[in-house]
Amino acid sequence: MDKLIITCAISGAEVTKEQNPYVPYTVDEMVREAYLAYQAGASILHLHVRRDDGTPTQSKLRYDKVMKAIKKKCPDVIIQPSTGGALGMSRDERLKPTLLHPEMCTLDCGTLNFGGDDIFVNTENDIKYFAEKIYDRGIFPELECFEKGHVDMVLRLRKKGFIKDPMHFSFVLGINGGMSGEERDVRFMHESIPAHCTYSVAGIGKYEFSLAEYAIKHGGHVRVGLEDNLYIEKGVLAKGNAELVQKVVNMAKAYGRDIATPHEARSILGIGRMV
Ligand code: KMH
Ligand code: ZN
Repeated sequence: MDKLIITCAISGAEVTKEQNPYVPYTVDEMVREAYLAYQAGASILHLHVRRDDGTPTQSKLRYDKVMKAIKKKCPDVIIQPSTGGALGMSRDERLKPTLLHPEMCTLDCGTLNFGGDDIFVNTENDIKYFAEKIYDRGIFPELECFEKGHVDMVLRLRKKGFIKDPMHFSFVLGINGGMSGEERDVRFMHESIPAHCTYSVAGIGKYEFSLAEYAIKHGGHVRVGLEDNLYIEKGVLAKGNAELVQKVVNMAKAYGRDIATPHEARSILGIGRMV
């Protein structure tokens, strides 16, 4: 089995300091959370940025500032900006961090309800538009799939040439409006992708560690972080992102799975091998 790639989603766009005081907003807070998560074993940082007051933004300038500051402390880490941004943002607004040519970014592969009246919109034409810009800018996309129809969309768009190998999926399960994150759900997602592809799991809320365990046992990779889950265990808030990463490192150890460095993660995913 390949070594385990741990991604840490340190900030998100929706969670707040009121929910967990360790959610980072300022550049200094972002760097601190990023560095501690990296030291704990994260090789990829999934990044949303905020203004100092916590408002989510896709500002190129803000991403540039945060990414440069993180790279100073963690020179080899893979930074994966979000192109999901926050709900209601336009296509071009969401794509702003890709103008900085990061080596990786997310590509959201379908629309879903997002709780209450909210909808996270990713139409087929949105996905084609995002894919074109992402590949043109030489960026390796992580294919975010929130339910099985999104996997089907990826496979259709690959046949038509919009999405290219190597394909790396992220199964984001447990969102209120998306697919749940029971073992049968993740197995269904896993069995639905071609065998040569890689995948990572991101369990939202209570699913974070059960899905991590599935991926550790079945050759997948794992995303954790305050964007997805605020608790280290039921009813106990995590004291930062590093604690969540450390818990996955300990689980991997128990199953005899080594943790990938950023350099190893690049090779496992095939970053730089896009056709
Ligand atoms: N903030 C969510 C609406 C991504 O980063 O690509 C979308 C999201 C997905 O977080
Ligand atoms: Zn995100």
